[in-house]
Amino acid sequence: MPRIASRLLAAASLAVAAGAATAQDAQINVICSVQAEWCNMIQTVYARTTGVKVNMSLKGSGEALAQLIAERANPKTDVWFGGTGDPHLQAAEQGLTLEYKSPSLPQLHAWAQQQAQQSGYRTVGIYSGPLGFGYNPELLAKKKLPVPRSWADLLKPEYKNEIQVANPASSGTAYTMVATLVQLMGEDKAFEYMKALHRNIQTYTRSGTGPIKAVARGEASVSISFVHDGPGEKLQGFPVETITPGEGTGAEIGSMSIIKGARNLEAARKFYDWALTASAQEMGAAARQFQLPSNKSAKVDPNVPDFKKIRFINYDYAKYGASAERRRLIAKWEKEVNSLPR
Ligand code: S7P
Repeated sequence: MPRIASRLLAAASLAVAAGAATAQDAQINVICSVQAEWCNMIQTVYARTTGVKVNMSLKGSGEALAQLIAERANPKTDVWFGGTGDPHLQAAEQGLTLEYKSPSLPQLHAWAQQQAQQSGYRTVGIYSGPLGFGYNPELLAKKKLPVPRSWADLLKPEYKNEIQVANPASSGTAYTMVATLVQLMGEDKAFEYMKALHRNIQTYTRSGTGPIKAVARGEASVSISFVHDGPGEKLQGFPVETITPGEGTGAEIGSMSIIKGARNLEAARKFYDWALTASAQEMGAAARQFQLPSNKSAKVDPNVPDFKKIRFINYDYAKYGASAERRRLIAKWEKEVNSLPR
């Protein structure tokens, strides 16, 4: 508790330094695509310390993009905070987000700055996290099933009906899986793989965090998830562990964007600058969410996955964040994978 309190205090003083609210920028409309505890913490701390009311709407990455496309002619959102980077890049390409070069950019890791550069500064990386598997060790032991250690393991017949993953049409997490497999195996083999995997899938969930929560609660044995979502469940007392596949895996660059046509633009810029500071980013871990922060000075919580121990593919964020590619791969997945019987 004292550690969390001191972090929040530091974030709070930075928010105060950002300046008191004027009548024009006394509120801000944010779509928040991380989990509720982090969104709520930001909302409370930011409002208390700046006087700016944060109207927060919680949506996964895929759903957030769909909303921004739908409200293009009459945007109701100022900032989109968090969520997988591919849909942020797609939003940038479609002209839904605004160019902004925050003075805080030099404080960020190269991968976060690169996300900004390749979008024409229409988005920026705020965290990163590896894709892998969640598993329930108690359930696996009860069913006498081994821990899956590779993508290949997930195809074994003993995992039939034991695996949950989200639907890539609604989830940025699941799209990260599709793009990872295509880059790892080549497109033809990746689709053969996903067709075979389909036989073992119990449910395709709407949201990317659904599967690891189901695993933690004993509703499925294995999930394909971001591994930083495991420790938060474990800290709540649920039996869940994570692992990354031996063949290699991808990672998300969780991002943040200012929406074109934002009604509270000045407030949006101030919030954006604040969200890139080390203290603000440390709120993720305080809310028990363990992505790697993009600010180089942010403390890295011991629960954050150790990137040095993970075998990563060289994920091509520009290619797989392009609208046409994302749409094409999702449509192909719907037609060739999701339509198959299980
Ligand atoms: O906060 C956990 C997390 O896994 O959820 C974000 C994202 O909203 C997931 O969206 P989908 O439901 O569309 O998959 C991730 O960016 C983040 O790491």
